[in-house]
Amino acid sequence: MLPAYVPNPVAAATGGGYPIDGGRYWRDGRRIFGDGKTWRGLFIGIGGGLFIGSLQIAVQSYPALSSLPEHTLLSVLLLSAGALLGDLGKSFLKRRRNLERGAKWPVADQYDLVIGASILLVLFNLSWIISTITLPIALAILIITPLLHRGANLLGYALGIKEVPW
Ligand code: CTP
Ligand code: K
Ligand code: MG
Repeated sequence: MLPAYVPNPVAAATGGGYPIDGGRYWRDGRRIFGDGKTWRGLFIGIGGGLFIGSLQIAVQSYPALSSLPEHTLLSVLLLSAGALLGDLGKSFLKRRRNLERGAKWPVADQYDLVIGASILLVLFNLSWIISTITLPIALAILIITPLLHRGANLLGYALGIKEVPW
């Protein structure tokens, strides 16, 4: 899951600048995505996921690691892009619910990356999911993801990277 976990914190640390929605508004009079979703965060975030995934691919043939699920460039790309597209889709829905940038939306905030990555993998690499994501792995992802999310955001807040601790 590292290629899906890395893009969000990398986007938070490096994002900013021109927003993906170009400052435009939806027909409800609110922003399409908001200023928290930028091209820089999207591209550098996905780049961070590709980087960590490439390291995983480079070491996965070592005997000590050979029992771990194997990545391919495609699975790494879909996990990384899916994580931030899920985040983007969540921001779109947040704005439609009249939640300001940075507002809390429990459950969605924690699982957006899992949902985004799952959708892309199901659409474009179903065989990887079937051969890799066993029931114990799926349950582990559901348990670990919100814990990591909480820990990463507390750390980001303490470091001054995030404006709010969620
Ligand atoms: N970020 C970015 N581009 C992205 C995603 C994130 O630049 N595609 C940066 C922004 O600086 C953002 C920060 O990472 O403020 C934290 O991300 P997130 O919590 O997802 O955004 P929020 O500011 O909370 O906005 P939203 O309410 O839309 O989720
Ligand atoms: K996020
Ligand atoms: Mg947020």
